Amino acid sequence: MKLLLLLVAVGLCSAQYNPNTRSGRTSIVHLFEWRWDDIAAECERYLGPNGFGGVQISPPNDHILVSNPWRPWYQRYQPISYKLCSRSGNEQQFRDMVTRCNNVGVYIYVDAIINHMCGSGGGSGTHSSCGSYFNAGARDFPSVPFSGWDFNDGKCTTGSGEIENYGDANQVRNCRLVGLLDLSLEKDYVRGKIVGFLNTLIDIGVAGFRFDAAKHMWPGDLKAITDRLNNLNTRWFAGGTRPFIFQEVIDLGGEAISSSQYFGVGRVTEFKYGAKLGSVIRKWNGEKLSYTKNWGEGWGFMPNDRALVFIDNHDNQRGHGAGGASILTFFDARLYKMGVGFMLAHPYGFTRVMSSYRWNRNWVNGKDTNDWIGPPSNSDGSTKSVTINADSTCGNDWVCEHRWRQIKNMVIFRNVVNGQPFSNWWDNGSNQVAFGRGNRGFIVFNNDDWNLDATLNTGLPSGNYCDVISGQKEGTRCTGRQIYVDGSGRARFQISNNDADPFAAIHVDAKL
Ligand code: QV4
Ligand code: CA
Repeated sequence: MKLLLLLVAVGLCSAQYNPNTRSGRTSIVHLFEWRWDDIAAECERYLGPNGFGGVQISPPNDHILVSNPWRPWYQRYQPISYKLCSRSGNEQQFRDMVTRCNNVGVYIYVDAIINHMCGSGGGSGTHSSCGSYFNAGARDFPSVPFSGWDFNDGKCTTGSGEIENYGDANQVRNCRLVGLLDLSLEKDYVRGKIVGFLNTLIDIGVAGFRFDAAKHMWPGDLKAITDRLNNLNTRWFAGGTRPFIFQEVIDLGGEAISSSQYFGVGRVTEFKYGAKLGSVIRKWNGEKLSYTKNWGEGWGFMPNDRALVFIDNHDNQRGHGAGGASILTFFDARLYKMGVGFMLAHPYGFTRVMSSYRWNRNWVNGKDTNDWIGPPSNSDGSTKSVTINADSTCGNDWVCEHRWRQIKNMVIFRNVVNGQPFSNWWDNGSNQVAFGRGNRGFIVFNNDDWNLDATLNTGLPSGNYCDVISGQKEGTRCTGRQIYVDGSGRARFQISNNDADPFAAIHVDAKL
């Protein structure tokens, strides 16, 4: 009996909540709109060597080609079939990416669009990334195949057929989200097609899925689908490993649907995290960094072991989805680095780093009219490759936040302090705070408009450390500021409010 209980407990912990990252790797990065060839190269040349655990990729399957506006990024959120040809590459390139990334211990997480197909106004023809014929008006997707029977048109009770009221869970799940043809996921036939798609990906070697628009699907349907998924490919994963599942549910409170309804299926995106931390770091609404002493569940966030956390995502960095104006992005680089640094230092949640491309914002009445612009493209419409400059930044308008020294070094920091408790909190009652992770790492922020000069208990062993924000350890030297920790674990930190990055971080692998 005891053994049985133990087995059940082990089974639960190792299930769909576990990101399946290689041991000692604790974050994933969303390489938004990257081509498969570029991701494969990035796994080998950068992500593997720098301790990244995995990559969330853009949707890999057949999608509509939108002409008005011209080839927006969001066309990939309108599936036409489950064939693996997309703006990022074909099936052979996809397989090559998964194999090469897995071989260097960087795993692939697929953005799975299973709530819907393309928009009801998507027309008919072969304007899809695989060149598949479809007819949106007739609900005909012969390459799956799906037909009228497979959609929720009859079940939705709003006059327009669209979601009109987020206070009504039936509408949110049975009606169309911005016109997207809503699949009837309670049908065994539809479930079977989706399971087939996801299992093909698992067998190729992916480690898990982001379920797009999970709020718009019934948790019971998602449970039925995930229960039918294969274990991960044993070429790279231990026998019996379940796919990691994280669900996109935007729950900022006040709606009919809450994140907790999805905890039985897998982890859930915690959208409060980036919205709140953005307000804190921007010092809006009287927020102060010192209030983050009980950051995490103490702020009303979901349980730590259910949360997928991030500062911004591909929607809210451009005003789509939810989260509001407080969201920090690469456009506010100095504040953004602090936000990402805080997230990666703090033990709460499983962390995802965003990696974007640049576009010209055009604010008109509080909306960016360029929020649709797709990835950097060549004149023939193909996505530009990610070039790497001599200083290791990216060219061709790829921002590559994950390559910013401060962010990359904090990804490493998180790996070094993995499993260590939140410790040695200090604050000045305002916007200067510090905390450690057991005796392995310590971070200090100065978001006040005056200097920080404080001698703090770091918990670290005595010695000279290299601050991995202002620089990093290279061989035996430090390219940034050095911090001396004395025999009692105390160190003096001086951070000017005018520093390029007004924070500092040290950890045991950056000891000189
Ligand atoms: C238009 C009209 C509709 C009309 C329809 C007819 O607006 O009124 O009924 O045509 O066909 C695009 C357009 C949208 C258009 C629609 C269908 O922006 O105007 O409707 O296509 O043609 C992304 C974008 C959407 C985009 C969608 C599909 O953000 O703008 O819609 O892709 O291309 C909620 C959800 C949450 C969601 C978030 C954005 O709860 O789940 O909104 N987030 C996820 C993804 C997101 C994606 C989708 C869901 C849909 O992260 O990127 O939407 O897959 O909060
Ligand atoms: Ca739905």
